[in-house]
Amino acid sequence: MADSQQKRALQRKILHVDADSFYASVEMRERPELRGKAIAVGGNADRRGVIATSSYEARKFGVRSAMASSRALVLCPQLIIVAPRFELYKKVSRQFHQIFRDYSALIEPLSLDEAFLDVSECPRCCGSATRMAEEILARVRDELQLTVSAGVAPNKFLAKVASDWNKPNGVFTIPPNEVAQFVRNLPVSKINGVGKVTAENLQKMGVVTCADLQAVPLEDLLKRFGKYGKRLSEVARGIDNRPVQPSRVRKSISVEHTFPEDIAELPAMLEAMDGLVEELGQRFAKIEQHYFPVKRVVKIKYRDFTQTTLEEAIGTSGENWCDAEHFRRLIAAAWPRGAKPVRLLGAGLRLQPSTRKDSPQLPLV
Ligand code: DCP
Ligand code: MG
Repeated sequence: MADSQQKRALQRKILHVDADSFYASVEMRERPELRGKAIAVGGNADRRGVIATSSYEARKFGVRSAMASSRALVLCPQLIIVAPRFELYKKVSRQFHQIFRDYSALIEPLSLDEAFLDVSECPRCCGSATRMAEEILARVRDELQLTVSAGVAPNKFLAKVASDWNKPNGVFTIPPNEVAQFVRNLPVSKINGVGKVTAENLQKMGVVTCADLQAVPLEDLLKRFGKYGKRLSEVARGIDNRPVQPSRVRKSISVEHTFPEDIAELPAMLEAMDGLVEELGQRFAKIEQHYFPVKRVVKIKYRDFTQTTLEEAIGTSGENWCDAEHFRRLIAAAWPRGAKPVRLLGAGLRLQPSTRKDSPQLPLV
């Protein structure tokens, strides 16, 4: 009895929310003439662009993310490809989070359109996580004119699998008492991290479903997959104790600027770096106690939207990383690669978490 009570207390309620055809849906919301059509967001076919995502209408033709735009047009000749507008998607993402925050402070974003929420402590909807998910779908639809899908489960692994189950515009719940049955039938290819190669390796061992995987002794999995073998053994049983972690570790910080008019001459580009590096310095100052910069990076986007980046390691000899001179030198070295007028310049730092014992917890990003 005490045992089962304890179990219930430990039972978490995790949501995984993922927007449906995110960039494409935002574009269709903004431009009604695109609605109901086969559209994609991505790069130009004659500039060797790729598809970022496509509407569900376009998916019927086999158009997929990361596919060359030229190939997508072969599969679906009427496809309308529009250029991405990242600032707009970021704004929508912030709006998603505003809604999420009504249900939990424990939110872990995975990308602009995807997040885990730990709603275990949320009193709304009489504590029903499924009803919270349904409410989130309805609010996103009413307030933002977009659709998302949600998975509800006792852990992150299952919540993520579940959000894909009734996509688009659907909720799927795996209640605690159905976890065992659910995972038994789940193909191992649905496990996050099991790519094509691992799936093939598992299949060679006769493992197709999580039930098959449960039957493989842990020692064999450890031998074959190293540390990942332990994780495989756990998720095959529906176990995943990873907490929802709001403080994601930053890997980099950067600022960039698109100029009202293209800059044609190198000296003017070098001059423009001063402002960028100053802004970078101000932004880095806010997280300085948690991270140290390991590389500096510059980015150049030319007039024709092709882009190049160049990075260099920052020495450990106490050299002043934020001296604009270093960034100017990188720009001078990178610009001749395209030697065309530029529309955008960026400056950034690759970061590593500070390992100082006295450093406070990482901040939210
Ligand atoms: N994205 C991208 N390149 C990829 C995959 C995705 O640029 N190879 C971008 C565009 C997507 C967004 O990330 O809109 C979210 O990715 P998802 O994998 O969630 O895909 P969608 O939201 O577009 O579709 P789905 O309805 O399948 O979630
Ligand atoms: Mg999505």
